[in-house]
Amino acid sequence: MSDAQYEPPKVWTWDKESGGKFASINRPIAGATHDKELPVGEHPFQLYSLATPNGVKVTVMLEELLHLGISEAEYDAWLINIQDGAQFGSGFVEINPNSKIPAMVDRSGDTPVRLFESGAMLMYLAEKFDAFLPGDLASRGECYSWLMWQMGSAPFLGGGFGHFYAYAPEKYEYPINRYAMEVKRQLDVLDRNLADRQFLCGDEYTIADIATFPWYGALVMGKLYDAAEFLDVTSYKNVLRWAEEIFERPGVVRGRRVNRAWGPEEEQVLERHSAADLHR
Ligand SMILES: N[C@@H](CCC(=O)N[C@@H](CS)C(=O)NCC(=O)O)C(=O)O
Repeated sequence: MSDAQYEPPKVWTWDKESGGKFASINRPIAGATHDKELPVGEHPFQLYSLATPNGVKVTVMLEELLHLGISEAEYDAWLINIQDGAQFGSGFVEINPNSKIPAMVDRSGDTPVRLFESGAMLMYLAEKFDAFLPGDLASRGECYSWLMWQMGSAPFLGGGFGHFYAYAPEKYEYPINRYAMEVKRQLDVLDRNLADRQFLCGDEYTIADIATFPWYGALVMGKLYDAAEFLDVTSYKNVLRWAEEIFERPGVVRGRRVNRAWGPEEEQVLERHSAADLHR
């Protein structure tokens, strides 16, 4: 451990950029930076998002619902480019005071319902359409436990490991060690759980799987942070088996493409306003 020492001042002040991939959008205050109304399409659900792991949870859920034939789950997906600071527009902040994608409005009733936090959106949609959620309370409790496990764990993977391993302006041993250790522990938690279960909560594919696969599933399949070898992900055999099965689902294949603004052009569907947008 030979990282340079840093003596914190008595009071932290924002006097310089922190550097790294997200330096231009990082700031220590909340609220809007500019006026910008959000567009509204014709469908019951209006989603404002980007195909990051948190964004993909919701587009996959909506595509899975549509795949079941639930046409009330039709949605317009608008692109919020977080690199350009679109999450700080006034319209977006009105529906998510936390300025993070995804955010969504259910306009199917008399009064629009705003939703932020991907886990909340999954629970809301699952309850509204009675899908991807176990029927009995005990199994539902197990499902909520894994869903909340994911919501609590992902910041260690993304904000911790991913940030210091992939995005920080320089590589520091201490944070990379700390977060690699924690992420490997989390992968082991998942691997042990999936040793005798097909899905996170048992035999049924639920919102807990939908929340977890874009993070840990993508990680073990080498799609996140270019860290497959570093974390020796193939040793988590049960997680890999689970991820491979989920990545093949039609709703997952479709949902992963919505609001995607990078990668091969034929995979990108910047905005989605009808199923036809995914068939181009
Ligand atoms: N806990 C939130 C996290 C959302 C989140 O961190 N979104 C990121 C992209 S994955 C974001 O919008 N970042 C923009 C920013 O930090 O300004 C959720 O699950 O919805």
